[in-house]
Amino acid sequence: MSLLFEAMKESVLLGEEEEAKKLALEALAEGLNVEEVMEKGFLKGIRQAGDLYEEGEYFLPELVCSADAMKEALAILDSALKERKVEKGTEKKVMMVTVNGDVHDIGKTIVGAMLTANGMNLIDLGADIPNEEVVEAVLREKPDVLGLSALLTSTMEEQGKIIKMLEERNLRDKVKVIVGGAPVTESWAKTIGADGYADSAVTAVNLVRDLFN
Ligand code: B1M
Repeated sequence: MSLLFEAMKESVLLGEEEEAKKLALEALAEGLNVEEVMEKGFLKGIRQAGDLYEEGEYFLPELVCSADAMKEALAILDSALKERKVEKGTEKKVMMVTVNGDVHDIGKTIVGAMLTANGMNLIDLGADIPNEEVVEAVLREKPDVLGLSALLTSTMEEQGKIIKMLEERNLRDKVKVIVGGAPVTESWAKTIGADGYADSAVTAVNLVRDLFN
């Protein structure tokens, strides 16, 4: 098993899209646990690619290739998770978005897939979405929860800006706002007045449940 996880990690690290896709399909065919496949396999590859980028051993083209391979695997695993949707969930409507100026959508997509798998109704707005569009979508769709993902220290600010905009439009008490993403912390969430913070897809599911219990 560990060899298969290692191959998954390598496929992402080396940016081998076809191999990543093949391994994801193989994992599903073998009935492996999807969360385990992500955590022990593919995600290790994308995290290591990030470390190599930080150390100056990888450059942007390599990072892009790794991200593309990760997304190939994620697309397959994401639909498997969604198909597994628990019918007796909270049935809360959750809107997920990666904030303005930030294209990192892998974590947001994983969180969305886990929420769906746990019975919530997901609206995925996408990534790098202008704040005004997010607020308009909240007005239009009336989600119970708005999830704001940010992966750059420079885009975390947008989470706070969106919360302020919701206050200005008298929408703040109509939607719970949760925040996450690698640089985001519990204390940042408190500073900007978010209702909650989660550091992983699993804690995000628990957080949403807790907000309504
Ligand atoms: Co970029 N990038 N990147 N990148 N990238 C990081 C974030 C970075 C840490 C890399 C590094 O230097 N080590 C660094 C940020 C530094 C900083 O701000 N402090 C960085 C940089 C600098 C950049 C660019 C500026 C590079 C450049 O152009 N010079 C550029 C920015 C583009 C932009 O957004 N405007 C850039 C571009 C890219 C790619 C396009 C190549 C690609 C993104 C592809 C894509 O997503 N479509 C990419 C990638 C892949 C990464 C790393 C390697 C991996 C991110 C990822 O997908 N992780 C990343 C390094 C790293 O994180 N170690 C890096 C896996 C994912 C599952 O984890 O997103 O943390 P994560 O999500 C987790 C949790 O955080 C949580 O649950 C998820 C599942 O466990 N979570 C939530 C996430 N959102 C949540 C929301 C919630 C709750 C939980 O509630 C709402």
